[in-house]
Amino acid sequence: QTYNVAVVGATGLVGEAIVELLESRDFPVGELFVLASNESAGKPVYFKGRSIKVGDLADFDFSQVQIALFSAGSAVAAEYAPRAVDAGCVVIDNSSCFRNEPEVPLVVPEVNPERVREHCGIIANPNCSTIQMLVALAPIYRYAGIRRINVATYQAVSGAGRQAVEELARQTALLLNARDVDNQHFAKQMAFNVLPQIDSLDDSGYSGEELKMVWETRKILEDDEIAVTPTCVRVPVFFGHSEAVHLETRDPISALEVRELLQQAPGIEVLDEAQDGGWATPVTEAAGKDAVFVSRIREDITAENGINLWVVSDNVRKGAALNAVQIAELLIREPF
Ligand code: 11C
Repeated sequence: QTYNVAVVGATGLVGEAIVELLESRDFPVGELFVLASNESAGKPVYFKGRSIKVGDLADFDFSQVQIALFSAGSAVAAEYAPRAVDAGCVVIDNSSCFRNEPEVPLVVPEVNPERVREHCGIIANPNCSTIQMLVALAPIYRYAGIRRINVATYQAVSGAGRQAVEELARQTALLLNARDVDNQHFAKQMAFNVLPQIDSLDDSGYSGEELKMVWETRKILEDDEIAVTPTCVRVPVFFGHSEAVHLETRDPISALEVRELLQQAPGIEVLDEAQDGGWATPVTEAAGKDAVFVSRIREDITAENGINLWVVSDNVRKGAALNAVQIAELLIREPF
């Protein structure tokens, strides 16, 4: 059986990765429709050796497809996802538009695959920083419970889209040539710098990105008691988010037990050798790969039941496109 699939936002970084993954994972696509806003309409997208023209989202008839993968931001999702659902299509949406809706499943296939079946037409893909953290933490959560997560992120500019990638590249080239730079996308110079704010700050002093990590973790683990305190930081890396995670578990668990648990868990590659360089980085290990890499597993020398980890993953793949395609793969396992 094959499925007609629409990719909405097909010319963005995540949309491009979705098209590539549908091909490389051999998703049973009948006809592929690649859609974007009017300015991108007519551009070519390559799928299985042929060129497909980007269609204008505004004119698209969603009754032609069974599955629509959206990665075009919240405003587009708010307008077009309900239209797609009304036309009989199941939407997998990468934006934050529907994530907090009680009837919308928020799914990480390695963590809560069973929730896919409860959809009412829309399934939400979590934020990239939440996805990689929970792939790494879910096995520990199930074995020992987790009371508190203190996490600092080191997030690549690709999380903010193509213009952000271009801004880092441009600033880097200009600065290496001793020229001045200006900022259009970021609040301050991004090249050779780190910026401790992703998304806007609210009255609590936390940023939108940080608050997403808090409530998405609670929703996915179905645990309103779990305490999450993130600090989200943008770093001058193109692809691959890193996270320094400090956990307080409910029951004692040793670093050795954590390593053994994670070595057997789906979607995780443990790279944790007790030698210089025996850990994962976004550029050398994670970019372009599917796995969530876990390194520096150790007991916290300052806290009871404390475990520290370093978690790295390709934010465009597992943090967005791959997670969405895996959800689609779960969806077609049974009639939907
Ligand atoms: C970033 N995590 O790195 C963001 C991008 O809610 O899906 C994804 C935002 C989201 O900027």
